[in-house]
Parts: sequence; C-alpha cells; structure tokens
Amino acid sequence: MAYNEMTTNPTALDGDEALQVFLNSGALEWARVQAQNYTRLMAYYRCAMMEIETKFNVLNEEFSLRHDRNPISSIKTRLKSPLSIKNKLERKSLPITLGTIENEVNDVAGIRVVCSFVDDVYMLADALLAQDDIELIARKDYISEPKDSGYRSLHLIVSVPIFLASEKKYMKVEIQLRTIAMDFWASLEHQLRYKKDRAFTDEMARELKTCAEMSAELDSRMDRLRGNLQTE
Ligand code: 0O2
Repeated sequence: MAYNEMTTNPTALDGDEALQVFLNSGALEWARVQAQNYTRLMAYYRCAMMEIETKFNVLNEEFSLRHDRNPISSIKTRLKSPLSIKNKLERKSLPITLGTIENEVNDVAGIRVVCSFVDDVYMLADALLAQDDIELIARKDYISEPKDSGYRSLHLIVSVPIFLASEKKYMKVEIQLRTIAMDFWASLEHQLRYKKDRAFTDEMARELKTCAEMSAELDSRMDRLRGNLQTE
C-alpha cells in the first residue's frame, strides 16, 4: 500500500499499532510452538538415522571379522531441508503440516550406504531387513531395473523404532544402497543436470546413460573378478 493511501484511510493502522495487534493475536506464540514441534520432529528423524547408521556399522564390523574385508565403503546421512520438504508436499498438492510431513514424505531422513560390490548391496539389505525391529515399507530396485536416466541404486523405505524417555516412536528412513561405481555416476550426473549456468540437453542425457551402462559393466566385471578370487 502506498504511503498516501495509508494516511488517508482512517481504518489503516500505523506500524506500531499493527505490531501490537500482531503480538496480541497469539500468532507469535502459534509460530513459536510450530517451530518447536518441527525442531522436535527433525530431532526424531536424526535419531532414526543414527539407529540405522549404527546397524550398518555393526553389520560391516561383523562381516569384516568373518570375511576379512569391509562390504561398506562409506555411509552418508542427510536430513531433507525445509524447502525441499515444502516443495515435495506442494508437488503432491498436500498441505504443509507436521502430519503430512510424517505421513507423506518418506525421505525426510536419508541414509546412503556405498558398497564395494553389487552382491554386498543385496547382502546388507537382506541382513538389515532380517532384524526384527525393522519394518519394510517400500522397496525399489533400480539396479535390476535402472531409471530412464541410467540411475541405479537399491532404495528401501523402512520404519525403525527410536526409544525416547517415555515412549517408543516409529520413524521412517529412506536408505539408498549402491556401489562405488553407481555413486560416482549419480554424483556427477546430479552436478551436471542441475548446473545453473548451462541447459541440460538431450545429448548430455544420452551420453550420461551410456556412462551409466559402462559403470554397470564395470560393476559386473568387478563382481566376476571377486568371484574368481574366491574360487582360487
Ligand atoms: P535428494 O536430496 O537426493 O534426496 P518418492 O520419494 O517415493 O515420493 P521419488 O521422488 O520418485 O518418489 O523417489 P525415487 O525416484 O525413488 O528416489 C528419489 C531419490 O533417488 C532422489 O532424491 C535422488 O537422491 C535419487 N535419484 C533418483 N533418480 C535419480 C537420477 O536420475 N539421478 C540421480 N543422480 N539421483 C536420482 P531427491 O528427491 O532428488 O533429493
């Protein structure tokens, strides 16, 4: 509203009055409570990621004792940003509430497990899912059926309990399991696809898909080499 309009409108409030109305309306208190609840929910997701990360570290440790090698090369965790959560809910035409975040966004908590070999991906997924406190919600195998982009990974959405002072709460975590070659491809593809200064062309997409096929071939050859070493 222009300054002139405000001064000539008898019902308009000046800045101090508007602030008083806002402070007395309870809006500030409402926003404070919402922010606190959001922060608490994110803390629960962080706890769930820690639970899953520990489970993979235990599996890695146990496997290395039995077989003298580590099936896990690295583990990364990430909490989805508030903006990404908002964008995802808007894409699904859902309201932005704590309820919709918990019920409709499966990848608020994400953990990426990078493995040495393709067999390790499936072995670790099976070992995790065999644990009696883990419930499988969804499984997408983009290794046996890669995405059109060439993307390969095994995705699991699981529910894991976290033990709070006075309650047990089940939280969802998205787990992406992939090999070093799959991770290398996905990281570079992501960088190229979302580069701000250059358009992502069909030609680049085709070239990346060829690279994905080469990385799949590399994984197969590495698996065969490991198989040969085991039988020697
Ligand atoms: P970020 O920050 O990487 O996590 P749903 O989540 O089930 O509602 P959606 O979004 O289709 O449905 O899930 P999908 O495709 O199974 O998995 C999405 C995630 O997989 C992405 O997360 C990426 O991490 C990864 N991903 C999927 N396709 C590709 C791809 O073509 N290239 C690369 N590099 N990664 C891919 P986000 O949501 O992008 O965010």
